Amino acid sequence: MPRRRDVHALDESDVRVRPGRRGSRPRSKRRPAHADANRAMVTAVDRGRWTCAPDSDPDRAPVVAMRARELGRTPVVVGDRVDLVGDLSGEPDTLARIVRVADRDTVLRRTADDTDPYERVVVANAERLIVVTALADPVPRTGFVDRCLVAAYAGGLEPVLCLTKSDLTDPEPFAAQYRELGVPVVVTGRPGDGPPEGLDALRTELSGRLCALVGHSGVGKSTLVNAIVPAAEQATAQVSGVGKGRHTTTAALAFPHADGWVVDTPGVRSFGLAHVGPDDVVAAFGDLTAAIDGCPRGCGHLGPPADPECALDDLVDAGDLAAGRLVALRRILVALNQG
Ligand SMILES: Nc1nc2c(ncn2[C@@H]2O[C@H](COP(=O)(O)OP(=O)(O)OP(=O)(O)O)[C@@H](O)[C@H]2O)c(=O)[nH]1
Ligand SMILES: [Mg+2]
Ligand SMILES: [Zn+2]
Repeated sequence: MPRRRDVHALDESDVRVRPGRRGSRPRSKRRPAHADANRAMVTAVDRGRWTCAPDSDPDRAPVVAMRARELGRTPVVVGDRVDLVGDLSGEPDTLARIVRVADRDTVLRRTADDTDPYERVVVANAERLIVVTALADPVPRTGFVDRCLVAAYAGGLEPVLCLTKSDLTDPEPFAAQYRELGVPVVVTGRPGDGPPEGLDALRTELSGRLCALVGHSGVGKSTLVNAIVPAAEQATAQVSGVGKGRHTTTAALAFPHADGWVVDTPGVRSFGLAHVGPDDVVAAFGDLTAAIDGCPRGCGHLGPPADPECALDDLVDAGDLAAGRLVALRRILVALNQG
């Protein structure tokens, strides 16, 4: 096991914040207690037990851990970077302790619905959100996709749209609606019973990162995960007669693949966004953040008639923002309001 430097030997000047290496260390100073802690990533959570993959050696057995008492009820979710102490052998019936949770780079949050103030973090530190939508069976809904995009923008994740079941219908009309926003679109489909086609494009989007798949039940998330990570052996199930999935996957699980990590998540009916406001969405389009300083207080950025003085319209008039991009952005804002 590689040993960390002995922190007792360090003086104050050695304790640095490292802004260039986001997420590699917690921002708090390392305390002498648990100086021998080992960094790991949470890959599964089940009834008060966290499965963690040690950083030191990805091929090592996963470690099952409990949350140290000093952490209280601090939420610890899949993707969290944690420090572990205790028995890290990964042998059956051993239990390590999570003693620290690092600051998160990104958070994918959702609420049960828009009026529910209780939000939960679905996945921490995912760099990309793969919004998985079937082109048919179940029928795609732009409102749902738009809300997933909002959650991605608000949580600091880069969204990618993955359209599945292209063997059932033409992907183009649906895909076209998202190109204007600059969201990458990948298309997969399965002729016959084999693995889906179009996986190379998906692999490219997944490469070198932690990525989370989200979408309605039955769209084919677990089918994709199994194709990318054969060892995952995630259960999949037929869509029911009424065109709805069966909620086959019941918990978020992270799997290592040749070039990164992918998180399968349970299907969701809706994506509650009680925690997100219009400014959060606009802020995700970095170049527009400064422009909305010119908006009146409480501007919803929807343009006339709701927000006749929205500064984003001035930007279009001045030729600094493509009209099509503003239309696409506003469709997202409408999705945020509609629930
Ligand atoms: N025709 C077709 N069927 C597919 C494709 N991908 C997946 N399916 C089928 O769709 C059904 C649902 O797939 P799953 O992978 O279980 O869907 P899921 O998104 O993981 O569903 P939950 O775990 O319930 O959220 C299964 O019967 C799959 O075989 C595809 O590209 N084309
Ligand atoms: Mg599934
Ligand atoms: Zn505005």
